Amino acid sequence: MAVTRREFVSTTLAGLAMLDSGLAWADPAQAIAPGATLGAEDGYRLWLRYAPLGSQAEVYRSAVRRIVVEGSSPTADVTRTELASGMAGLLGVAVPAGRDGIQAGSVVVGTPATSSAIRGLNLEPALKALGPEGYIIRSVRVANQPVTVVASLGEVGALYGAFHLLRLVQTAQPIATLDVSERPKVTLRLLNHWDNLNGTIERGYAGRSLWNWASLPDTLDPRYVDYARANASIGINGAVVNNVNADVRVLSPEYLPKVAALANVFRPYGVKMYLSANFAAPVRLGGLTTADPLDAGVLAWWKAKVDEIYRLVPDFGGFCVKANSEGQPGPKDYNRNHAEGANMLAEAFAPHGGNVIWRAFIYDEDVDPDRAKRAYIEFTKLDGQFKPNVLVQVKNGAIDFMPREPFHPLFGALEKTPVLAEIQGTQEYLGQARHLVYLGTMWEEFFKADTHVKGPGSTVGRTLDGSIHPSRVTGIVSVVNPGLDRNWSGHHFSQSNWYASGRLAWNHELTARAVADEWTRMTFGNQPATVDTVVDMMMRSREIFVNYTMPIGLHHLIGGDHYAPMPQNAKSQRADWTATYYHQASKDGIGFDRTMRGNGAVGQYAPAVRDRFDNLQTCPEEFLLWFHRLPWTYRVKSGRTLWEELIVKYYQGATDAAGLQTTWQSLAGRVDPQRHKEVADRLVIQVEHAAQWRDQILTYFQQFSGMPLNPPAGSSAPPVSRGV
Ligand code: GCW
Repeated sequence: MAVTRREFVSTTLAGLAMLDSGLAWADPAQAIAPGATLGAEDGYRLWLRYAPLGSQAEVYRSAVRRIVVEGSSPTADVTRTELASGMAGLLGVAVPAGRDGIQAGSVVVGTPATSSAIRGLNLEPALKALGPEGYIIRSVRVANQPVTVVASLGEVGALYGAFHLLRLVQTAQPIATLDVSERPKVTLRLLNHWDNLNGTIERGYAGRSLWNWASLPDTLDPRYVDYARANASIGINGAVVNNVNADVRVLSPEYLPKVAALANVFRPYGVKMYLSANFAAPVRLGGLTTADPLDAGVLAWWKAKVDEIYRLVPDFGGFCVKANSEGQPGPKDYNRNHAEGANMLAEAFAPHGGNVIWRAFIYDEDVDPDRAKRAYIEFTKLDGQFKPNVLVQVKNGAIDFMPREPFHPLFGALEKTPVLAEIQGTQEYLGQARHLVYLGTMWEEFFKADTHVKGPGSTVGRTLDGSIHPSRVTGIVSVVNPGLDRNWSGHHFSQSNWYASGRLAWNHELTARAVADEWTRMTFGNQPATVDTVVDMMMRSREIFVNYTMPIGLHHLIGGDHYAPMPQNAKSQRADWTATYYHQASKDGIGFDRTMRGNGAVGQYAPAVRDRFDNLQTCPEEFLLWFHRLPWTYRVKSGRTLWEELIVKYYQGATDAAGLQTTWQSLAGRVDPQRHKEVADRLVIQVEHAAQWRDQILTYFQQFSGMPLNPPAGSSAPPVSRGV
């Protein structure tokens, strides 16, 4: 699919050629999207719209007269182009760019190695402290001229700084007296794509896969560049491009050149290539008779394979492995444990500096009757046995990306093994691409949750960034689903989850509100009334979703599509894929007893957390039925019975979903018509399905509670539901 310049100012090869030949954007109208901010927009440009700031542009013009990015590396080139085109779009004037020519009002970008101006500022000690991806942005004088300097030890760090400066202008922040120092809190900030080689995406809701394997490596869709730009703008530094339910063919000589071609596109943007590997590849691809990790032939096969990959992709990041989970092959097929499996692969990567990312999403039924307990039991036993380049990737919660889960007890529990968090931006269980649900608030709750493993303040975020258990490698990974839908994410607001996952991976201490505010300004403009309204909708959206689907600690009330309510779901290949396994509703009550008097799952947390969840008086009500089994008549803090409280929550959720719709309607005329209509159309579906969730769940549970289903005062009686 061709993307024209008028649609998206992209750092395509044509753009680079223009700059290289010394041409600045002579006529911004040729290079930049048309001026009218309220013209139809299709969402393709994500948060990098660079739409004209109008009258607000004036204050920036004197500070952004020229872009100077010394050096001629691919990263320097894309940095120059991004700044020139971005600023020109925002300011509505041509902004010349080059490798030299510092004058008053220049933006000077580079590293001490590439830029004499930056060398002259003696920033090196400060830059060293920030590392190659960190950066400084400062308003300084160079040759007695006022300039803005964006400096980093590394060129990708300088690119991140350039995106930061662009963000400041996009969000209408002052830039006259800047003194910014940034460094990422974790070393790996990755995306996981669950894309299959046939173009489908597992749990993807935004069209087919971005990766056109059939036309790679010869044809490079311009979209690959825009994908990499979007990632660099939020600090993402690696992508696992194929599904963890991995097709072995991705490791074949036919596919590896295709992978290398993609890696070449991503490289200038600092996005490293990773692949999901199928543990049985030595058999299925290599023709060996075994994939036993302790077999010398198997190790030799993997070593040769990994060497082959590094010949094509010298900066390859590593493998992500889903082993012995949901039918995938793994070391247990040979009576070996997860450490033996992971270590064998790690040995193949060691000479190259690559990592093996081993997923902890395992839940073998023979380990414990409760799925929530299984991964902790298996992995805590193996702590200390993994090689240094094995990283264990743990989902935020112990079940599976539920609308609300307590944090996984493995966070903070592994002292000797690097642990990466896996969060999910695809909204698999959170309305997919149909419901407006901003996940920044969910992730803030997760990163700030206190594990207490080293006393109070041992937040999940601090277990991840090495503050609690120092670690060579740290990381946060988000499963995302950008696809070929014109707006990448299916729902315009789902873009915010891709955005927030990157921003929070960079700094898990950012607030969800601050991230929503940035995203809204960049996506819908800086009009205060619009910003306030949209941010408010986003901030409330996840709780609203929880309320109309799975409030008070309920979880997994779905069927196989992970979208529609199916509390009656009692039959599946496995008990832990049903809904009844989790809610356990009967005449006596509802909920899963994971207390110390029940199955003891709370005992997997540090004592302070264990006791808090264990005790009915202190267990947060949002987790009540996750940890406790209670009679329908149990009195919650509001004084209502549990049954009445469920009714109130479900009604509140459905009512608030309708409220989101009304609020969005009030933005007609403030948001461009195309995106306004597309979001409005989705809200119609959301409101209808929220009511259906409410009615189906409440009518189902009423057969057990045996109590009246009286809508709360002021609400209408539930309509008879059609299925979602
Ligand atoms: O959430 C579940 C999904 C599966 C997914 C699995 C996993 C890729 O329903 O589709 O498989 O998790 O994370 O491995």
